[in-house]
Amino acid sequence: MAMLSFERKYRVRGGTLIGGDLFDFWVGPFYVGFFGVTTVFFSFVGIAMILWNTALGPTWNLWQISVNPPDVKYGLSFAPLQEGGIWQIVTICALGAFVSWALREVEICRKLGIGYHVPFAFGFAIFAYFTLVVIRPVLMGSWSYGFPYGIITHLDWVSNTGYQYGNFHYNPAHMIAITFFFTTCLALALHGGLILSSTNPDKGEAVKTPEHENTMFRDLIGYSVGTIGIHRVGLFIALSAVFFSAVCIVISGPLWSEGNAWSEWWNWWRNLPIWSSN
Ligand code: UQ2
Repeated sequence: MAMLSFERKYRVRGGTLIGGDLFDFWVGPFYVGFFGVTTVFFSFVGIAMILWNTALGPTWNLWQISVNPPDVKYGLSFAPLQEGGIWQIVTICALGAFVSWALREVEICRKLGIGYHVPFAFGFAIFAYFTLVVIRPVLMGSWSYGFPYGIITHLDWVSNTGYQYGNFHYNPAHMIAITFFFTTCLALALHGGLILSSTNPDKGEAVKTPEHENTMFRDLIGYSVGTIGIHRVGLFIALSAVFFSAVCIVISGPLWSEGNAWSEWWNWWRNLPIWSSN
């Protein structure tokens, strides 16, 4: 109920990026807005294209359904609909829906008078997808380098792409990305554990203060990053994981040529003059 009085105060017009009062209203708990309408539009068209592609065959088996990118021979041109053109339209719809969703987040932030951290973070997810289906295919000169939209087929794509470069674990950006993913898990486990340990006490016990949280880590490792600091660290390492994942795939092909093993990249180290006996 407290939420309801809060919402009565903040559910007012304004803060929109485009169209003034157009679609500036809520449906139940959901803010609509211009970008809510465009999100629904792109999602509807995109899903309709996926269903049409599936109806064309060869299977309705959920695990095997796949919308495939064009053949390499079509380069960066529009392919015939049933030869990758549908994949191209689905890609446009997906990007339209994702960007609309991000802009709807921005409008909600503006209404609330809060920072843009949430749409900024979501922007990294869009950037990761954009890297896979636009940046790398464009740098490689063909939409065929995009990944197929299917459950099993996208797994096969990841496997095949990885083995084209030997063992992907030798990709330096892959190493950095994995390190950030693991560190994000460590930080979230520490943070979740610390917050629950101090704010969810046994019955009859008092909720503890940030002093308790700080002291837990000062006693343990001589340092506390602080209550806001841990969230800055968390956002930074999570977004860094996404960023280096994008670097990892975009340098595979455009920079380190297809068919070359990533393990060979490390020869720059073995070839340093300092190791030479002459
Ligand atoms: C902390 C703090 C929190 C936390 C956590 C820490 C009171 C409630 C988890 C401890 C975190 C540190 C020391 C940094 C960890 C960094 C990495 C990269 C894992 O001090 O302040 O707030 O939740």
